[in-house]
Order: sequence, then C-alpha cells, then structure tokens
Amino acid sequence: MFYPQRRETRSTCCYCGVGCGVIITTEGKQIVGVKGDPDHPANFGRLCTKGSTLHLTARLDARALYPEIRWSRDLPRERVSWDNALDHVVDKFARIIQTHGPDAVAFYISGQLLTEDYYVFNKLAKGLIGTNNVDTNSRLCMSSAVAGYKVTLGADAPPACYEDIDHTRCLFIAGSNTAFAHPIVFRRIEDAKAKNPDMKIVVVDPRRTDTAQLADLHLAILPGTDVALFNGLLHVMLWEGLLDMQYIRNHTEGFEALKETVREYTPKMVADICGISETDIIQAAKWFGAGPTLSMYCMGLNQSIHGTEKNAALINLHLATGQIGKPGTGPFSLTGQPNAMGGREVGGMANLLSGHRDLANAEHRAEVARLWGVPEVPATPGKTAVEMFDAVKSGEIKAIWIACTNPAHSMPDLNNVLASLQNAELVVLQDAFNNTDSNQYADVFLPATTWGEKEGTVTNSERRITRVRPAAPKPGEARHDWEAAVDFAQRLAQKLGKSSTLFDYSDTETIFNEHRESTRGRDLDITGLSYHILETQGPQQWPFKSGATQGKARLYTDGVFQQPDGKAQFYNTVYKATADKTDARHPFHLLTGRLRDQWHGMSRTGIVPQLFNHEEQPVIWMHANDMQRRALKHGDIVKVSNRRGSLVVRVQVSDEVQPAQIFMPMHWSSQFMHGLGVNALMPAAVDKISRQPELKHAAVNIEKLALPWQMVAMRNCEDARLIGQVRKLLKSFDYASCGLYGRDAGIVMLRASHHATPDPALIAQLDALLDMAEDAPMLTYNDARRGISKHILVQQHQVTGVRLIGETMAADWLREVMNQGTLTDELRRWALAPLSAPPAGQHSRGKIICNCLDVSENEIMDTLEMGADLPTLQNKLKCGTSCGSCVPELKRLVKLHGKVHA
Ligand SMILES: Nc1nc2c(c(=O)[nH]1)N[C@H]1C(S)=C(S)[C@@H](COP(=O)(O)OP(=O)(O)OC[C@H]3O[C@@H](n4cnc5c(=O)[nH]c(N)nc54)[C@H](O)[C@@H]3O)O[C@H]1N2
Ligand SMILES: Nc1nc2c(c(=O)[nH]1)N[C@H]1C(S)=C(S)[C@@H](COP(=O)(O)OP(=O)(O)OC[C@H]3O[C@@H](n4cnc5c(=O)[nH]c(N)nc54)[C@H](O)[C@@H]3O)O[C@H]1N2
Ligand code: SF4
Ligand SMILES: [Mo]
Repeated sequence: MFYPQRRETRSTCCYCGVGCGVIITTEGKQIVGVKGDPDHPANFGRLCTKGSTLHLTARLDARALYPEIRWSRDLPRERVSWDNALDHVVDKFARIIQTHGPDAVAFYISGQLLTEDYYVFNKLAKGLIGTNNVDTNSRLCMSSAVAGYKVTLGADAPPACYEDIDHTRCLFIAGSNTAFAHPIVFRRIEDAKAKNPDMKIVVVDPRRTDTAQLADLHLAILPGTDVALFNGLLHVMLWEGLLDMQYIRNHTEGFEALKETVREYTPKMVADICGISETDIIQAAKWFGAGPTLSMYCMGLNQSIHGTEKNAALINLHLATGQIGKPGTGPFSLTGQPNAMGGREVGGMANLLSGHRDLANAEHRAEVARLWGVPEVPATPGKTAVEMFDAVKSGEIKAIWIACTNPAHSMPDLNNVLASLQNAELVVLQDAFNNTDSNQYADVFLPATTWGEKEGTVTNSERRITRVRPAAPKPGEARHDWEAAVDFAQRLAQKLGKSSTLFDYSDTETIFNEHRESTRGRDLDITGLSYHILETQGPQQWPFKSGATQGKARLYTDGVFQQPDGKAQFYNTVYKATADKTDARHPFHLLTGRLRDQWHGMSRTGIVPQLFNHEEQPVIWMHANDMQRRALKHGDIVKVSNRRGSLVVRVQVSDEVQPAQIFMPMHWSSQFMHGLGVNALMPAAVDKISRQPELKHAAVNIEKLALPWQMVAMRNCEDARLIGQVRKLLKSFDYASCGLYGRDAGIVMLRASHHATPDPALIAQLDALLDMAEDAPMLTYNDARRGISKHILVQQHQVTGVRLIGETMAADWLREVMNQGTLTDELRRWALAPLSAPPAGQHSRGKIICNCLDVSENEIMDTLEMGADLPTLQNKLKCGTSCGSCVPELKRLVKLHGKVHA
C-alpha cells in the first residue's frame, strides 16, 4: 500500500463514551499528531488530556505483534503463525464442543470493540457455535443502566442529547465524576453554567470530587444510599405539588404503588439514611421539580447490587415530573466505554440479541435466527461475567476467548478470577498490548490492531454513530478483531461441518450493513444510514429510519414509550444497603473510581509519562481525622485488607473523602504495584436483574506497616520494555510501585520498601537492568553502617539514573534534576557527601496540574501567594488554557488558597 508523506484522517477517540472526533496526522506509516475535529458534534474540536495525547500511544514497544502459543502450562509461549494459532484453537474448541456441548466454551468481550467486531463475535457464539456464553466488560459497566431503562421506559435508549446541557435549568449529576471521566461533557457544562448562571447543578456523590466542587449543591450521601435519596426527593415533590399529575395519568403506569412506598421516605428519614441535611433534600427536590431537569449518571449508580433500582428510582423522578422528551430534560446515562452503546445495539451480551432484542423472547430468537439463516438461536441464557468466570473455575466452561478486556484486573474478587483463569483448559487472549495482568494467563495470544489502525463504527452516549478510520497500517502481524474472529469462524464452521457462508465478510461495511438490517422496525432502527452517509454527512444519531434525512436528537417527545401500551412504568424502588457492611473488624468503607489521566488497566495510558504527572502512584485517600486517630502520616505505608485479599499501598490525606470512607483509583494493577489492585478487595456480589457486580463498595481494615528499608530507583526510559523489566521486581519487596514521570520519553521510577535489608542479589539484578552496575559512570556515596547509599549515573554530563537506598528524601528533587538533565556542581557535592535532604532552596515541583502546559501545583500555589485569581493564573502560567481538563482543579485551588476570590 502507498502511504503519502503527511496526511490527516478523521476518526474517533478510543477512550470514553463522550465519543469525541479526532483528526490524526500521519507521516508515512507513523502517527505523529492528534487534534480535535472541529466538525464533530460531540466535541467541536476539543479534546481532554487523554484524547490529546493519543498520538503518544502510537508506538510499538508495548504492543503485542505476533501470535503465540503455550503448548503446555509449564512452558513459556512461543511465536507461531496465524494459521497455527487459529487451527490450534479450532481443534480445541471443536473437541470441547463435541464432547461437552457448546456451553462449555465462552467469549468474554468488550465495550471497546467496534460495532462490527462485536457483531461478528456475537454471531460466532450464538449463530455458529450455539451458545449464549458471550458476555462483556459492559456487565461491569452499563448493564444496570440497560436494565434501568428497560424496566421503566421499555427500551435501552438514552433519551437525551448533549445539547440538552444548554437547555436545562437543573443539572442533576449522580454517581458520576464527569470532570474526570467525561471531561468534554464537563467543558460543555462549564460553558452552559457560565452562559446561564441561574442554572443549578446538584451533585450526588459521597466524595467531594472536582465535579462536586462546581455544584450549587453537593449531596455527599453515605455510599450506596441513592435509592433512599431519590425516593425522598419524590416524597418532597409530591408534598410540594411539584409533580406533573397529567403526565403521570396520560403516559405512565404504576404510580400508586410507588406513592405508597415513598410515603415513608420523609426528609427526616432520608436525612438519617443518607447522612445529609433535610434542608438540602428539600432544596434539591425544589430545583428538580421546577426543571427543566437533566440528570446525568454513571458508575456510582450502576456498580451496585441495587444498580437497577438506583437507575429506575432516578428515572421515576423524571416520569413523575414529566421531565423527559423535552429540551433540557431526561435521564441521561453517560456511557463509559467508547462503544458500550454499539455492543448493546448488536446484543453482544449473555441475555441480549441483535437490534435490542431479548434472548428470553422466543419471537426475538426466531427473528434473529431468520436474519442469520440458522435453524435457531439457543434459548438457554448465557453466563454473565461473574458467573462465567465461576463456571470456568468449576470446569463447566473449559475454554474462554477474551478480547479487548483485561479481566485479571477489572473483575471483582480477583483472587477468585485468577484461580479460574488458571483452571481453564484453554485461555485465548486477543489484545493489542502485552503489558496487562491477563497476559500471563493466555495459552494462545492473538495480536490485535487498535486505535489509529482500525476501521468501523462506534456509538457514543447520545446515540451518535461515528466512523472509526485507520491512519496507520497494521503493525507486525496484528489483525483486526473482526478479521481474526471471521477467520476463526470459517475454520470452525468447516471443522464442525456447518456452513461457512455465515461469515462471508470482505470488509467492515458488509458487517455494518447486516447489522443495520437487524435493526429494521426496532427502536434503534438505522435502516436509513450507511457508511456513505456517515462519510458525507458526518456522525448521526439513531434512530435513523429508511427515508429519514437525520436521526432523532431526543426520544419520547410524543410521550409514547416502548412498553406494550405505550406507557412508561414506574418501578417500585425500595432502599437496601450495600453487600459489604462495615463492622468493628472492617471499619472503613472503600470506594473506587477513576483518575483524570489514566484509563482502566493502563495498557495504553501507562506508557505515556506525562499521564502520570497528575497522580503518580497507587495510594488510598483518607480523611485527616481518620489519619490522626490511627497515627498515620501522609505517605505512610498501610495494609488494606478484608477476607478476599489485601494490598500494601501508601495513604494520602484527602479532603475529598468523608471520615470512615477511603477511596482508591481502580487503575493500579500488578503492572504498577506489588499486589493485584483494588479488585483484590471488591465483592463479587451482583444486582439480581442486571447481574452487574458491586465494584464501588467494600468494607476493609487498615493497618500501618513498618517497613524500615527503603529505596527509590529512577532511570531515563527510552523504551517501554524497560518498565516491563522493572515490573518483574515488584513482587520481591513488601511494598513496591513503579511508574513513568516527566515528559517525552520520561523516567521510569521504582519505589520499594521492605521489612529488612533485601538480598543483595536482588539489588544487583536491578542495577544490571538499569545499567547502573558498579563499573557504570556513577557518583556514589555508601555508608554501610547507616545502611545508606546514593548512586547517580552521569552520561555525557546528563544525570540519567538515580538509586537511593536508606534515605530517599531527595528523590523528588533528583527527579526534577533528571528531567532537566544537566549535572550541576551542587548535585556533585551533594552526591558525594553524607547529605540526605536536598540542598536548601531545592524542592520538587509537586504534582503537575496542567498537563498540556506542564504547570505544577507548587508553581500555582506560589502565584496564588501573590494574590491571583483564575484569569491571572491562566494569563501568567498559561495553565488551563489548552484542553481545560485542569480548570476544575484550578478553581478549587483558587477557592482554597487564593487571596482574591474567583
Ligand atoms: N479518565 C478516565 N475516564 C474514563 C474512564 C477511565 O478509565 N479514565 N473510564 C470510562 C468508563 S468505562 C466509565 S464506566 C466511566 C465511569 O465514569 P464515572 O462513573 O463518572 O467514574 P467513577 O470514578 O468510576 O465513579 C463515579 C463516582 O461515583 C462515586 N460513588 C461511589 N459510590 C457511590 C454511591 O453509592 N452513590 C453515588 N451517588 N456515587 C458513588 C465515586 O465517588 C465516584 O466519584 O468513565 C469513563 N471515562
Ligand atoms: N473496582 C472497580 N473495578 C472496575 C471498575 C470500577 O469502577 N471499580 N470499573 C469497571 C468498568 S466500568 C469497566 S468498563 C472495566 C474496564 O476493564 P477492562 O475492560 O479490563 O479495561 P481495559 O484496561 O480498558 O481493557 C481493555 C483491553 O483491551 C486492549 N485493547 C485496546 N485496544 C484494543 C483493540 O482494538 N483490540 C483488542 N483486542 N484489544 C485492545 C487493551 O490493551 C486492554 O488490555 O473495569 C471495571 N472494573
Ligand atoms: S472526553 Fe477525552 S477521553 Fe473522552 S472521548 Fe473526548 S477526548 Fe476522548
Ligand atoms: Mo465502564
């Protein structure tokens, strides 16, 4: 293929469900830049910190480029051809299916696959093999939202659109840290608030997040108490006459029963359950009732054993006030992954079928069988994520094919999941990167193409379908996910003696067209859409029926719902507690969630140094009072544990969490710390309707650990493979974490602590890895008696490596020195003398708040000292003037430390 020297390609950001349009710049075969697409209706040219650094992830050193097989569990995998790999998997699958039946195999896929990939996997399982064992990481993410919509509105369709942010008067954000997780939506919220200061923002989150900081009213409810709050709001609105009785009469059913239930949810009772004031409850109800009210919600509602009820209780409020189907209103579930919506559309889950059909519905099964030209689609429901891994553990499922997700990190009760992966007869893993926790469990590894290389479509939170286009060729032997699945399906069909014409696809467009046909007459009907329209007229919302010229911005504008009689159903929601309850032995309620600059298991964001500058290492956040009571200092190492597992991490004081609650980001895994990450502790308990696990709540204990031996090692990192090597040492220390820092190529940093001096051979191994063995050009100071040593590697007058043992106070300063590079006389004197603290006047920059323009917290604080407000900060330091992701945090710093109030 010919690759013109410099060109631009329109595509979509592969991170969150906002679905921003990007323009990728490529030079030859190399992606060299990315910018926001000014014409894309999701972002109009803007990108957040993650989107704007996407081009920095277009490198091959952390990629998996060749198929591999492990012939037996005690051997390492070896490189094989695609033919070898697929034939091996076909043999195994065929034998298992023939001996144990189709339900002995399973597919665990992902909301990060493109719609076309998803469609093929679903058809492969349900249409060819005859098993409904196909579930996805959306079970951990959106399944409660799906269930919430279906039990009330009758269809899985978010009725609102981004533009509604501009029309609403009350934005009700619940269990969503929009500022971090959907930054470009948050930019739109900031703009709307600036344009219309009367617009009220209510945020429901136990934590005082950046999102909560912008709120007019932050309801810091006790974790898991949302249903009580929503029922309480309905109680107040009923009492205050704020309900739309006519709408209730004409367009809904089931209000009387709900009314009975919420009778007892008085502000007093709700204030007690939720730990907030009655006044705040009444205020929120008044704003909600006055409207127009748009609610936005995410994992704080979904990831709960009562996730369906939490969703439905909020939707109840919209139905009771008639706040749906009009501009500025509606229950708007924000999707997490870029294509969680597409996955739902093709029915790629254990209980769903193509075109928003239900597996439980015989007519739906017959329709899909007809479309596919197969005798039938099996009726037995497939296993949902948690059940699927349990069945792998028990041996009921013998082979599992995992694509585009990393369950060894993201599933709850990880020790159980790892035992299950270990027990499987065959684990096939299809991933684009090699740096994941699931990788080591793969018997067969299949290299996938990824962002910048793939082709197809995705659907964002507002039902908008966008084209994803390749800007660079497939690297190594990587294949598109759909291609690998189709090739496998054809081989398997032949082996099983079935028709292989089921998978006659030459390109993604053919798959899209088949999917399109499956939506005919359904709520998401896209029979009027085509690749050609998406190319020429840009991204489009569904439904987009044959003959239409555009999609629908809002649903239910006529008050007719997808229920048999057209009436929406109130769902009778009753508050119940979380699965794990705190007690004397587990006194802390652990919450989990996202960081601004990292993405899930960090296979992609974890190779970009500057994405570590905002939050650099795994920590738990704790309230100052709790720290004081437990004699903990900022940075102390603690063991966090419960009966499922334990973690060793540092603790950090935070004014975002309430007393008796702690927070840990979900991103860190054994790739970056000693331990499995937060999911070692999370319960596998699931919602009984949506089967979504409770990934937000666990009860834990905390103990301080005394680990007197400590070390910090840093090395310039030109190649991501060095992180891979350093990572292998994490397990050797009682506490350890590693990460990247700085900009450009960056620095790899290992922090470790241990109960005693470790084996010198271990340190020698590290030195060898870092090229810092004794004969390297180093400045050294060793004091064996005090157990202190300092090694500073200097190459061509540049400081390129540091290893400090015993005394690590100067680590942050030295990191800055490495960032700047040059060796100074001052550093030379320090390095050779028994000094531990950095030289006077030298301090670290602190965390980087503005990633685009590299502005640190300390620089911002110094400027605030001189009496600055937000515009002055932006003027002087330029922070917050590019992507804007740090603006909420800047506002907070100005509020807390500014002499002039912003
Ligand atoms: N930077 C970044 N952005 C992302 C992602 C990422 O990995 N990184 N992932 C994407 C994906 S897949 C998803 S699903 C979304 C998730 O997006 P969000 O759901 O917005 O993000 P989280 O931080 O997981 O959780 C949101 C909030 O729920 C709160 N919470 C916890 N328990 C409760 C509760 O009982 N009630 C209420 N009301 N709130 C509670 C937490 O304190 C947290 O602030 O983000 C998407 N965007
Ligand atoms: N405790 C706790 N746990 C959670 C959550 C939480 O809030 N708290 N959130 C949950 C949620 S909402 C989600 S969505 C999950 C996410 O959990 P995962 O799905 O495990 O997260 P990722 O790390 O994004 O995994 C995607 C994988 O696909 C690979 N990949 C990237 N592009 C491609 C591609 O094009 N093709 C293929 N084949 N592979 C590719 C990446 O390298 C990566 O390994 O985590 C869940 N787990
Ligand atoms: S908000 Fe950020 S991460 Fe989400 S799609 Fe847009 S650029 Fe990507
Ligand atoms: Mo998600």
